[in-house]
Amino acid sequence: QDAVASPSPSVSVFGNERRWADTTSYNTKKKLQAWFQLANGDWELGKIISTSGNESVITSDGKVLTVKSDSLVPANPDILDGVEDLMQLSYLNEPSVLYDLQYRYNQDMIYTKAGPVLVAINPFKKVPLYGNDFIEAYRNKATENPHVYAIADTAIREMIRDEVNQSIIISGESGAGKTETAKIAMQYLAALGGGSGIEYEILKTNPILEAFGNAKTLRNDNSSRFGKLIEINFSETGKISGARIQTFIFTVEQSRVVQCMEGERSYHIFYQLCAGAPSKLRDKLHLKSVNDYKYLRQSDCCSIDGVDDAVNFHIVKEALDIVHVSMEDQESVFAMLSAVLWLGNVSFTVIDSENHVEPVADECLVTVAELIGCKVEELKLPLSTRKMRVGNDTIIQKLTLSQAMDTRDALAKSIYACLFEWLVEQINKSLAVGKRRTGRSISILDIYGFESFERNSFEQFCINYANERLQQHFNRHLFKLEQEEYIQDGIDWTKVDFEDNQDCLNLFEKKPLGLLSLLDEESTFPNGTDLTFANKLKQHLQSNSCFRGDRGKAFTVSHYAGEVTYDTTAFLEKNRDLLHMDSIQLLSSCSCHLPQIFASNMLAQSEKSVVGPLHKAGGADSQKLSVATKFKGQLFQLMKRLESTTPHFIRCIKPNNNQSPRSYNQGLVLQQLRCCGVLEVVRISRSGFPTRMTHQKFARRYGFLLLENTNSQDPLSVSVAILHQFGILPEMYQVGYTKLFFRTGQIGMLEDTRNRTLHGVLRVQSCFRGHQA
Ligand code: AOV
Ligand code: MG
Repeated sequence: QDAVASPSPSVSVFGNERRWADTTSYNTKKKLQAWFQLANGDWELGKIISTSGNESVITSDGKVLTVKSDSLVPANPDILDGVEDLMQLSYLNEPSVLYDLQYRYNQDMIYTKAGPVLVAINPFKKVPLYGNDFIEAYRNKATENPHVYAIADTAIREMIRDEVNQSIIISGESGAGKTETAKIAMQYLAALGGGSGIEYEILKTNPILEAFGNAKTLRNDNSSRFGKLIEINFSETGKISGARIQTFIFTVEQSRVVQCMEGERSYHIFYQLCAGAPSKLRDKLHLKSVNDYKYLRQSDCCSIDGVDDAVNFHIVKEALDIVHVSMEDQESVFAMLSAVLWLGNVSFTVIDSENHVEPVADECLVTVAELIGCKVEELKLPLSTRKMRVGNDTIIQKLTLSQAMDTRDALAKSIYACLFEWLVEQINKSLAVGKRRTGRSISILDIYGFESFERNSFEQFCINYANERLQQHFNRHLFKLEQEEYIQDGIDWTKVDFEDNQDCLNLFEKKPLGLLSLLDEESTFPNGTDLTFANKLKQHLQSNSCFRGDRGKAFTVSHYAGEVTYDTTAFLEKNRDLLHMDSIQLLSSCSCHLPQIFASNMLAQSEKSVVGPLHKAGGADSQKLSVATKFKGQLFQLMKRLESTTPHFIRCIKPNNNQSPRSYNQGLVLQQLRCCGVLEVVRISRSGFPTRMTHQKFARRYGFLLLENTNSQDPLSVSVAILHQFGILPEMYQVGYTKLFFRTGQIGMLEDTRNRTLHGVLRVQSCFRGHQA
């Protein structure tokens, strides 16, 4: 069982592997510091007193303990406490990495480098690291502390220097701080590239997107329910000239509009509108309070601690003004929101002995009709009947209660999704670069990280698939970087092997026998069910080593970050994304302009269809792309864009599950480090030559350990003499033009000797001084 990000880590995650433990050059020497594991899985530091057989006696915190020698993991010398780049650690292993991050975190140094990757640990409180003084310091290179600003700064410089577009790829699990980090990066870009005023507009897109696309979940009070790529364009002189926002996978979370878990909320904007709309607007839109709406009150959670929805409504309105959404359009947007809320209150009454229903023509139905601009009778029709084509005839089928409610909810979800898309389009129009596109840009990607819960459904399936693609991008990029450095320094480097995740991607993408193809195929079959889908997977995919069919409706995928078991319940339904033609026709016949636009966008999409008739009877329903296919299309588009950029990676880490400051849960952090590939970077580097030191520095640092004087003072000769004296095996190092390259652990051994020698010398000196006195 590999480690995956389940919400609460289990101890078993720890004991499973020593993959990262670095014991190559380490034997349990006396007096050395080492990590040992407590029963709860946490690591603690101890000092080895003695070793006999396979047991060691250690002291830790005043206690004396006996532990298995091979369970000890070497700790780094104290001088390496809190190093700002994990690559500087002599011993690279999980406890050392965890300790380093924690050491820094405790001092509000939430940023640490892992080679080329920036690790950011969510402080869950204000930390004094931002603002103009800091921006200036990074702009002037007055500080080298790892920071989002430093990443943004490098991106700008490389964009200008290499004339290559850049990307900042931010990942991490829910609540880890991706969206905040993206905003911090935008701040820096706006400060350095500002001047035209457009940067102000760009920053104002954040409150809008968060109002319409974020919601309170159990994990994060401000959880983004969509993925976002914002491309910021620059002129030749490095000034911001415009921007473009692309959103991803929003469709996955439409369901939140009509239903959400207890303790969670729907999208912020609904609560903001109800709380903050001025009375004139309230009257016009027939707005009531949150508790009057079924969609909003069902989760028993209307407010968020420390958040004032009414105040935020005004912030959003102001932001809409700034990105040039006209008053008229704003009012139309709010009318759509009100229509969605009222739709949720529409109820049904049984009209015949076969339990067919019809919506009750009460205030709710009347209000919806008014808000979208149609007659009550026109609205009643798609909520109670469905046109179907059978051969050449069209028949009208009456709906049962559950069918009618599904249709109503589908209409509400579609209106909201279309509204979101439309709004993004308006913002993009406002931010559009003039005709003089220079093609230079920095894109910031804020997208969900790998997810694995007790129960994993279609949403996790899509998200993890996307992460699998991003991971491949990450691996390939890092390898390229490694290779380039070796080649530059002229060292002999036979390709280090790294685990590509191509097999897993094939499992998803292969046609016709891959997870996505089989899902689409089963979604079009009239008699397809979640069970037949699961069986089909088992029948066709057993041979892929990343796949395992489980009992019943479940299957397991071996992702790069661990195994995840998916439950196929509702997979087909979620993939079909049904909105019946009748509903689309209704919207297109409305007198208000937004519903008309929504309808024509939906029709345009269905024309691009490749998946066959998606509804059981086929025919009259729109032939829309399946959700998974649309998702894959977006993902490919995203990857294509990213591949033409120089990427910079930021991995956000959530230190605890309570959104609380000053609490660092080792198990939780470790799982995320594994999932977001930070330890993979470490592993990749371990298989190469991660420790680098110039000839000069090496000679200076260890030259005094030489027993025989070398004739030459040349740093390279001194270095080689040191290597020989210490018997460092030829396969453990490489001599480059300017630097020495070492495999992990080699320097640690030299460093230990150096320290012992230095301490010995110091002791001798102080004894000597004592005598003199
Ligand atoms: P996410 O984007 O990664 O989650 P957020 O960026 O929304 O996570 O961060 C969650 C919360 O953590 C924020 O609302 C802040 O309270 C706090 N936080 C994050 N970064 C910082 C920081 N640098 N300084 C201070 N507080 C911070 V999700 O969107 O749920 O995946 O879907
Ligand atoms: Mg977010």
